[in-house]
Amino acid sequence: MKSTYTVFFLLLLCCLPAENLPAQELMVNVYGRDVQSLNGKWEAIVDLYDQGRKNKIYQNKQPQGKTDFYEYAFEHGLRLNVPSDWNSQHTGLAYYEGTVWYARRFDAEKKAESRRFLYFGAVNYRCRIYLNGREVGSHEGGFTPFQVEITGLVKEKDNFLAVEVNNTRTSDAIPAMAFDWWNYGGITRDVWLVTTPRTYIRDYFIRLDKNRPDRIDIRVALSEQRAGTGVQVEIPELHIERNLLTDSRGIAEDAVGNIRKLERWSPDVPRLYKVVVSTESDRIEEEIGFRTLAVKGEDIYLNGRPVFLKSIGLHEEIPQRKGRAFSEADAVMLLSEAKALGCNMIRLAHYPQNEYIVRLAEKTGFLLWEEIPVWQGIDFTSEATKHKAGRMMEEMVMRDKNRCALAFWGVANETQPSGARNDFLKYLIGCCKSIDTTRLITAAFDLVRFDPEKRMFEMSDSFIKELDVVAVNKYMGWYHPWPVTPDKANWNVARGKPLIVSEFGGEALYGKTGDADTAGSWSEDYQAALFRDNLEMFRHILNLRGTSPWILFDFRSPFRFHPVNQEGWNRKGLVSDQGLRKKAWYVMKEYYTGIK
Ligand code: GCB
Repeated sequence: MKSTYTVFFLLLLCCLPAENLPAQELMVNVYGRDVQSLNGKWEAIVDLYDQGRKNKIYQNKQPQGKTDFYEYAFEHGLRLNVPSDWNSQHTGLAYYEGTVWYARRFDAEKKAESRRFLYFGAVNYRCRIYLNGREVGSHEGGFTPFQVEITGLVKEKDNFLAVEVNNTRTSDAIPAMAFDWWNYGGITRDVWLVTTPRTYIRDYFIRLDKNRPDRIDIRVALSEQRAGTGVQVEIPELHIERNLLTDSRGIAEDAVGNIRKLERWSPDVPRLYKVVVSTESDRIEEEIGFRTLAVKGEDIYLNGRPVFLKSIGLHEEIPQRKGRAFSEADAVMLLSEAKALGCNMIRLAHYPQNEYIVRLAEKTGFLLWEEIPVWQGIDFTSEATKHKAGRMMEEMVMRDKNRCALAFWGVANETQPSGARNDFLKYLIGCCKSIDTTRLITAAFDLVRFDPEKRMFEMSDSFIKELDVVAVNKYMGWYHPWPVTPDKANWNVARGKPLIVSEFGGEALYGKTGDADTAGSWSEDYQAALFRDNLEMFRHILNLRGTSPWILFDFRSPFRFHPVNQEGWNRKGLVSDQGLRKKAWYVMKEYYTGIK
């Protein structure tokens, strides 16, 4: 007999329009839950003219009578790995932008008194999810997770799951029509079948109080708005064990003061503590670190001490595979190179990257800057686009707010001042702060100009008053010739606030030697000299509190046409597409080693 809960859920589903069912509110820490992996080989159909939905191919019908036939079949056709992008799996799909249908069958072990969810780490860019022939959810945004409840719809045997994925660029999307990275399509991150109890721990936020570093603030939210449910929070190594009760919103809050002997997390000592959150029916566990982060005047303080951010930009891409990074092994590859460079921070450019990277970065000692792909060319006048961006922001903050490595939420990269832009970005800051007020808010600008009369680099954008830390991308020696020698390059940018040079660099083809004073030599020698010049200039930026060269690895980009030196790659990497270090890597390494 079906439980009342299941009947209610099915009724609800029937009442919703079949078109465009949205994804549901996210649960935190999916990696700490009862999950069954749905990764692996999936069947696929390339649907260039978008005929599949009209023909209901997600029902995967098989001919019954003698006159029956269907002009599709998922079986015995194209097969694609999940997670992964489709571009790197078939040469014919390298440049493909359009719809691909993914499908697989699975059995789901019966679990009494439980709820079931499909959880997608990311699908680029928009998708609709169909289970056993009916649409159960949809999502837009290529770099954030979403979940769809399938309680009551999932069977014990032979479920048919289909996902319609489309990565067509559109002007109302985020990012929009053109961006300097590959538009990898597909189910690019893990897919899980998650099982939870009826009422489960949907969310928690456990962190050091930003104003009182001897206090841990706790907030736990259940899936149901139910008062009087007991919630227990334990941090055994700190001898913390709190028994709380939910209020009518299903939320339990607490603050534990006088914490002694807390070893704070830092890039040098990335100390994490086991934390257990439980109710009578649910239990979830993970490792959480504690630290403080603040801005005073022009300084950034980590655990009460001024810190210089030795950062590096990183795309979520494995250059040797020419594809998206999606596993822990991939994260190890990317982060070990950043570690060797001497970094204490990573700018996850230009979109939220997978949780393997985020979690490993925290474990191995990197602060993180995470941002949504509000990257040039966004339509700031569109309300729909604004709300989309807001949702992405919330999904990112929701997923990673318990990661103490997270230092910055980035709201935009290289935007031009306008009233509409300001409203849009303020809205994003609001979305972010509705969940988390403990991180520093930043954005990267490309508006620094040299004033020949004052002989000074300056920037004018009133929006910087909304930010805790100002970041600028400035390509001296590459996109901008030097107006003065680097030792005379004085800056007056965002004084009174900390400033990060969030991008600088130039291109070099690995192995190429050439004139160190000629950009068009595309040589490692030019790139290394450019780095030396920029490092010299940095000595004249009095409020400089961090640098983040662009970029760790060469990366694939449709912007880069040079047939010999680029071949579709942005060659600003300190490390080549083959994983080999260029001369500039050593220049940067020496600079970072010298900063204590
Ligand atoms: C930038 C962008 C970055 C590009 C880089 C470049 O300013 O923020 O996404 O890849 O320049 O190489 O031109």
